[in-house]
Amino acid sequence: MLRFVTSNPGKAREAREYLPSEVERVDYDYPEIQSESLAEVAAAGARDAYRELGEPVFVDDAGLFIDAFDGFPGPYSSYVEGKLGIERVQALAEREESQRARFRAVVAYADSEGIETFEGAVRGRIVPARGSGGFGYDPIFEHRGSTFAEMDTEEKNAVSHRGRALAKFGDWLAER
Ligand code: ITT
Ligand code: NA
Repeated sequence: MLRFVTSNPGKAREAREYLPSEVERVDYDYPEIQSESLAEVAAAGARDAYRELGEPVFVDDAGLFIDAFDGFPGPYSSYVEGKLGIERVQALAEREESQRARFRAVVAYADSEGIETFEGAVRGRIVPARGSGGFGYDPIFEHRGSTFAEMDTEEKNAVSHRGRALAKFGDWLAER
């Protein structure tokens, strides 16, 4: 059994569908350090959650990186989603020459041996919102003709930043 420390049920759904072991969501709100690096944020979060809970845990830190904005909102994606909302992010991106963007996710696992991180990324572009699945920025992120919100969990996992990070994590767990 694996413990996933996250406040986000959408992330937990994706991890449950993808990892071979059972995944229990733990809703402990670990303090997020201020950093430009998702890997640093995830590693610090995993370390903190492991210390607090005393059990092996993993966390996932993710963000949307828009090329025309030099990667913004990136590590500030959660704040920007809350303050502006995804429709306004899309409207701003539409005024730029390029709508290219990348989702990135870093899964960090902590146990008594230390911390391991696993990264995944996927390219796409920002489009007017379509679809009702997924969460967060999924309706405005298009990959090969479909937005992530138009995909079911399995389809999204097969190509997504989180799916790729989880696949690496799963391989590492299996080899350990
Ligand atoms: P945690 O408790 O796990 O930290 P969170 O939702 O705060 O949950 P992040 O800080 O990693 O997670 O999320 C950064 C932002 O990026 C937030 O606005 C999410 O909605 C969004 N996001 C993360 N993964 C996403 C995905 O797969 N699809 C769409 N939006 C995503
Ligand atoms: Na977060």
